[in-house]
Amino acid sequence: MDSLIEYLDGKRQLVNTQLENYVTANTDEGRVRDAMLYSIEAGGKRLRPILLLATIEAFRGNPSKGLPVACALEMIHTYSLIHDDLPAMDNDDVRRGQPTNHKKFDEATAILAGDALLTLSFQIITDSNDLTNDEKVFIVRELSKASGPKGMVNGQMKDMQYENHDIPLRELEDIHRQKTGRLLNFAVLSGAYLAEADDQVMDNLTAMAGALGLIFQIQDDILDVVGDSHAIGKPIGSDEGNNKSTYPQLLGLEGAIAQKDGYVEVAQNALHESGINGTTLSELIDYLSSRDR
Ligand code: GRG
Repeated sequence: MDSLIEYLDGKRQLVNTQLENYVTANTDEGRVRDAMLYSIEAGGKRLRPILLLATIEAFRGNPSKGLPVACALEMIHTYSLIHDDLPAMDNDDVRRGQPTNHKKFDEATAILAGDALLTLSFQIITDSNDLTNDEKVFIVRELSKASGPKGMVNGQMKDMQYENHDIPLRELEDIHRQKTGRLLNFAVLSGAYLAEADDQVMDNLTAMAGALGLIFQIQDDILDVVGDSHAIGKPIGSDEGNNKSTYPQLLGLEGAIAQKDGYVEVAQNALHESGINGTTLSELIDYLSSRDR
């Protein structure tokens, strides 16, 4: 585990430096840049980029192809959090222990900073000297699909529509597969694609990534119930007044943990079946399942 923590720290630093470079190099000085950097530098775990880079490494692919894609992915994740926190959505004042973007700046600036991160993500990919034109088209297409109206955006829409309503477990899982699962899925599949993985391996990795998204979400819900020392500003057992269904609500805490353990087994088996050297990926599955923040 110590070596995994070092691995995560190293990759996080790499991604952080590159993200700041991309934002600074591609924006004018001023309020939008400040608001973009505020959220980019707010201390995210960088799980999605790390997953992407670890997948490329598992296939002994070229890591320089992964970095722009990993940063683009994190920009989209960051935009989604800025917009998710807005009064029209979750109306949160605190994220990662600091004022949310619209609290620090204002609503209009937060909307624009999110828009700017979303659009810059695609520019980063098309500008890259490390990707071929075919790779750029593939990545832009898959990233659009994962984050767009059949992916994260639709998951967010359905999540909001179900607020204050009972929701069957199957529907809850569908929402999470779109809202959070699709970006995690993109991390694994784009990493494998850039490292030229074959179709059989891709099928196994798709299964692994699907389970991984649900592991991530169930653990998020569990942390909300048991409390975590890092989720500063997040009231234990609630989501700032939003009444959204969670796994512990539907299954009880023990049931949620059992459900998560089942998905860990699915993810580990699928990774094993893929036959790749996925030691770090295997450790990441366990890490995501037991993370405390
Ligand atoms: C606004 C289009 C739009 C989408 C928002 C992902 C999302 C959709 C909203 C986030 C709401 C939320 C708290 C979901 C729980 C799971 C989740 C995505 C947590 C945040 O991801 P982490 O833990 O965040 O990777 P850090 O801070 O580490 O980057």
